[in-house]
Amino acid sequence: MDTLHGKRVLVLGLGMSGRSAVLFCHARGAIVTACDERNAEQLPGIDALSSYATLRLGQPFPDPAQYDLIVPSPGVPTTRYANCHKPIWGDLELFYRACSVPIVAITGTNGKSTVTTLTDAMLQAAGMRSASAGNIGTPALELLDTQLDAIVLEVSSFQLDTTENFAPHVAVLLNITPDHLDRHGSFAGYVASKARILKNLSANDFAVLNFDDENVRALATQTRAKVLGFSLKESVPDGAWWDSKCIVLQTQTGTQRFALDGIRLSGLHNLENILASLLAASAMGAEPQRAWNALADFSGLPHRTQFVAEIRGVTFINDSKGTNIGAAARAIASYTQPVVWIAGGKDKDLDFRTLAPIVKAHVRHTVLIGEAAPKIERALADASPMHHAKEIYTAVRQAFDLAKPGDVVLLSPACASFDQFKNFEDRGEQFCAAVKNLECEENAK
Ligand code: UMA
Repeated sequence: MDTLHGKRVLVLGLGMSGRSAVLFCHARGAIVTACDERNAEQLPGIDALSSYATLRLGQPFPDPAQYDLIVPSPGVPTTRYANCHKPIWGDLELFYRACSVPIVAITGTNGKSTVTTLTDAMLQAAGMRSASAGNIGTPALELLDTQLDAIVLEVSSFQLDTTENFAPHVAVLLNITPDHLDRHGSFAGYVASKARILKNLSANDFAVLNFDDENVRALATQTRAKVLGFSLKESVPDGAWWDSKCIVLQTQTGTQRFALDGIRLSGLHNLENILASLLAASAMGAEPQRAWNALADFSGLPHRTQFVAEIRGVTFINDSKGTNIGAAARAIASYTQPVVWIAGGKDKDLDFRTLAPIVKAHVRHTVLIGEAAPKIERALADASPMHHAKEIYTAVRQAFDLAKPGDVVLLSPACASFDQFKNFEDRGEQFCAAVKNLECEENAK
């Protein structure tokens, strides 16, 4: 399909990305039908779209076979439009086809948002006009009319599922551990979705791959792009690594070393994030030393192992973005102190038993919340004493009562938030509010 002009386009889902897709397709002369199974009252501001599309709200999606192009939102399961024998282009594909600026795309189970933000900051520190968008929160299409030298996109497996020609100049794959298995059906299906980021790369493009992750490293042979590996365990020719004293970057122009003095990011997982960002920024043409300067001001993102408070010697950490077992494992293992772990929420068909060795080694007590609590208790009952709390406020109080001075109380739920909260941000904010509340109560004693 060369042009959208006059084409009948069906947009499925009218959240952030669906709305941006409606405006984009309308502006290019398409005849747009825009659907959401929620009704108008549940979709604030939706009336504004009626000048650009025929709206179908609060009813089942129409038969996709009646349209020329289907534009599904990331959250709409592929089963809702599979086998319709029509082009399926999500907002990422629409964006790619219209964009003339080089793209860095970042995917992986964990660390995507941090690497997206840091890579963007590094490009800017090196003097490039850069901006970030995608799964991180701003639909990619909203960046189309901005004058830029580089665009950094966080891309999810859901978004990659609805791409066809999408080919970033630099593709970054951070790690692949089980997540979203309820949507992808199996781990193999999830890996296949993530691997789509490499599918259309040419020999002029770059694939930045985590060589310490066997699922990612195995993909190095499946891309035409130049592979730039990174590792915390070994030196990588044409890549970057941690030699236990500093970060080493080896490119065609030589080897550079970077000391971590004054860097505010902590934890091994953040070393990986730094390696990936530095490689991505230098592959985009940023001078590495100038890019590195961005780290001086970068202290990480909220809801990702974020320090909240210390109350009577107990440190409270908000890792609400830890929505899968890989993220929770990394967060728990990054503390040398005993952890009182707050976990649970909406399960994504994950096998919590894989966490047993880490929980046994690091966790003093587990406080469970949400729908997945019984499943987590069954999986990890031998690994730590289990406690139950109805909601986050009582969970915080209970965790504090169970902790000893010097311990860490860590919210890293290993689950989605949608059973009790609007999203992971809401869960993290409520956790922080509960901690602040506890602090006031303890100070008043
Ligand atoms: N809908 C239906 N029927 C369905 C499913 C959904 O009608 O069967 C409708 C819903 O009623 C709702 C709309 O579709 O109104 C929601 O669409 P959406 O869930 O795709 O949400 P958007 O607002 O478009 O946000 C999406 C991403 N959401 C998801 O992938 C679930 C956002 O990532 C992203 O920031 C945004 O596009 C901009 O690119 C969020 C996310 O949770 C943060 N991502 C997952 C993650 O990080 O784990 C992948």
